[in-house]
Amino acid sequence: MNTGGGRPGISPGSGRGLVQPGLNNRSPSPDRVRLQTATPIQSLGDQRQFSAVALTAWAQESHTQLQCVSIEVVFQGRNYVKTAEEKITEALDGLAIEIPSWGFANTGTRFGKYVQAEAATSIEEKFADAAQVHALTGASPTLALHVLWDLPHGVSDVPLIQDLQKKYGIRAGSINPNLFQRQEYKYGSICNPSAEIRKIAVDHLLDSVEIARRLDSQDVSLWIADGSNYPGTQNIPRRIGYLMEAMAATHARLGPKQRMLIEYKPFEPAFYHTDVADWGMALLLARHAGPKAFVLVDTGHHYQSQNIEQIVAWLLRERALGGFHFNDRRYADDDLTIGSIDPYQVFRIFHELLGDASGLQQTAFMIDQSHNLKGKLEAMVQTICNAQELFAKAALIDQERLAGLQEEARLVEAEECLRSAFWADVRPAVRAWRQSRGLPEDPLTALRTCGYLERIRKERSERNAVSVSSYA
Ligand code: PSV
Ligand code: MN
Repeated sequence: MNTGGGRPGISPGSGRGLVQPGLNNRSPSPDRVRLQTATPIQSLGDQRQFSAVALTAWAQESHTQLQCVSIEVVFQGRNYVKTAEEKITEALDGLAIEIPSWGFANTGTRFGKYVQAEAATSIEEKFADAAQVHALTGASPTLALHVLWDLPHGVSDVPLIQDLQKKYGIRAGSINPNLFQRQEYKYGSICNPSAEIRKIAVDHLLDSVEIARRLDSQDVSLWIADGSNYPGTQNIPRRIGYLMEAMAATHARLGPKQRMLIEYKPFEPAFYHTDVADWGMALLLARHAGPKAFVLVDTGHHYQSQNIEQIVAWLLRERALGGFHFNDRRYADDDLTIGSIDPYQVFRIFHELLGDASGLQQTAFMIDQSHNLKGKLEAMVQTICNAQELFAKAALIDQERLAGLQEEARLVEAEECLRSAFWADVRPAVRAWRQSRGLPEDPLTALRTCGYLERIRKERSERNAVSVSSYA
């Protein structure tokens, strides 16, 4: 959802939203197109007289970023039914996935790091790697930045990022303040009992808003690591008050196009209580902060077997969902590749999103993964391909038919309607989409054969060899 783009036919505002009726020049000319948009269209006149092809051409020529809620195409008196390929094309054209800068750097577990020769050792190398991933997948025009790691000098690093954006054709995505690494934050950052330390943390949040504003980046993405390890050691209600103060101060600083996303996580680093532990707390905080505050769902931040799509449905309904950090997990916050453990879970989340066009429109798709065993770029390309396939599958769900079956409580048919889309082999259509967009049909093979990995391994191996591999 952050500014980006660069692909023809994609709205630079969001990666979703440009009028794309999913019809191409080979499609029969429809009788009428009924278009429901989030914003009124004056210049279109009587919208219903426009054919889908004319409508697409008009939107592209006028660079209109219509927020399209739904399109109904009527052909020979009957609703036009899009083919599977058309549905997939439409879905993939609108899918932009933000990748994290920290996904290219050497990272590890609390037990140590396995250093990779190809890992990025500077912010420039992170941008270069992100550009390579985008060139292969066509779906990752923005790079999430973590302030302390990528802009260690704060606002004064903005010109460097602006240069890198230009040089690599990748835009800065969400701006992630760091509220967990300073020594002062041992007993909390914005919830610390010390007013002095709380001020350091709030000032960092305000700097992050300023960084985002200067980079024209829509989202400041907040993860609050605060909490405690033992009962009785912290005053929970008092800390709720501190949280609310900090969120209100951050919200007050947001510009008209900016948003703040509040991420929750039940445990880690704190093991007894976490100040923003679940979506209810995040939602309440967002509500208290103001209308530009939304909830961010990190799929790895849930208890075992929690029904994440139900949380998504609630947040969508409340217009409170701002974005995702996608990753998969088996035990806790494992940061595994999206869909590697439970692809059906991701599909079910996409299903909820695709059932709510304007909710989808305001939801940023971001990846929060950092691999220490898989190759950095390989893992990132694989991640995007997995997300595209699962999104394409979800786009095949016959939402209308499903709604009818649900109404009539035809349980098995409803379940099969959902499942049949999940089991559809979308890979040929995804490959065809890539070809039609001038992208390599198989991005992973293209990565392995394009020479980029060999080059960066050679260039970076010495620098990576001196990187610490132990926390001792
Ligand atoms: C914390 O586990 C988290 O999910 C937050 O989003 C952080 O910003 C990110 O991981 C990177 O550490
Ligand atoms: Mn996260």
